[in-house]
Amino acid sequence: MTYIAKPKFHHPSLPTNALGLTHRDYEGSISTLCAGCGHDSISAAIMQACFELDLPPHRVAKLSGIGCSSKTPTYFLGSAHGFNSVHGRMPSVLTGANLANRDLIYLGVSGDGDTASIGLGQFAHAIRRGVNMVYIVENNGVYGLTKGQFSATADRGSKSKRGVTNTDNSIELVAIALQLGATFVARGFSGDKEQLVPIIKAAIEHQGAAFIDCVSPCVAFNNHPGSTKSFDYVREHNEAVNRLDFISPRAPINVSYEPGTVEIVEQHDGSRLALRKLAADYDPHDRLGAMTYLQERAAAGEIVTGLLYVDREPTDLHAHLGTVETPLNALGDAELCPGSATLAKFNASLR
Ligand SMILES: Cc1ncc(C[n+]2csc(CCOP(=O)(O)OP(=O)(O)O)c2C)c(N)n1
Ligand code: SF4
Ligand SMILES: [Mg+2]
Repeated sequence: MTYIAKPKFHHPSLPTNALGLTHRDYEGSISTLCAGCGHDSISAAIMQACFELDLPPHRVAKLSGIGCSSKTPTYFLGSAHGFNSVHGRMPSVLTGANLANRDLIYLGVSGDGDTASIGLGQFAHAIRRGVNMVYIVENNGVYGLTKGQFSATADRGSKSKRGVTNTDNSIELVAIALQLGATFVARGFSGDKEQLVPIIKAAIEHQGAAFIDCVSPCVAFNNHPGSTKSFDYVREHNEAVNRLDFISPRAPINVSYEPGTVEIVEQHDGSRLALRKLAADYDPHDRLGAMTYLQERAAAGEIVTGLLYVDREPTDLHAHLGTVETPLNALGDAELCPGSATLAKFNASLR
């Protein structure tokens, strides 16, 4: 139960990161999700990524909408800032918070219902504006919280637990994110933490709109034969285009690769992404090529995962608007009230 606090004590020899924190310091309340739910694995990957990046939890703002997926921020980073908003409204709340204080790391957690149905417009505008955030959709193809209705990401022809066939076309969120200009687009699978943790780390370090579609099976309502979001189906149809190693700015590149098999992508903060190609013809810097590739492979029944697109020179909403560097709550009287001479000059510039 979420109101039962986890005991704080831990084994004295638990590994610590550069901040002297253990994994336990990145946990939240006890999860109330169904045992085996993919969403809990994504929470575990987020905690792992933040631990490995040595992030002080209070520098993170986690925001969500409504759904089992949107409940999960309660279960990780207990000492981060948090806001559980209204169904489908996470993106606008996150955008506002980000504009007010750019110094925090913004993590938006949503579901396929929360993002692809009621929140589709909100999602689209946050991505198109280039809000500096990590936006994760925990995609199970159903409304888990309201007991298993098809969501807008359920594949046409897939079957519900009761055997009903979905006759609607599905919304492909990564394709929309690519079209709307997201500067980092990836797809993961909750059952592959090795792939997911570096993707989350790279997305956190990315200075722009980073979108991660994470297939996350719902064991209660969408894990049966006929579902295209079940553990078995995703494992059988998962085609990773690349494998990512995230290398922090401090760490030397001490992994040895066969020449030509790995591309090193430098990020603005000095961190590097080592991208091991698995699909020879896949270029993660070609937005149009990525869109075509995804459609072709989807038509062949594959679920393409990995880092699908990354812009080497991302920009974000603050850069587009030319906002002040200082968080609004840290602005002093002089900046907030620059005086009547400045006001007169400003007014004159508008005449
Ligand atoms: C305005 C509004 N409409 C409908 C609902 C009912 N509702 C709650 S969660 C949900 C869908 C959740 O699905 P998803 O985002 O996929 O999350 P999941 O539970 O599958 O993780 C709906 C329709 C609501 N809470 N608020
Ligand atoms: S209903 Fe589905 S999505 Fe919700 S907690 Fe249970 S398994 Fe997870
Ligand atoms: Mg869902």
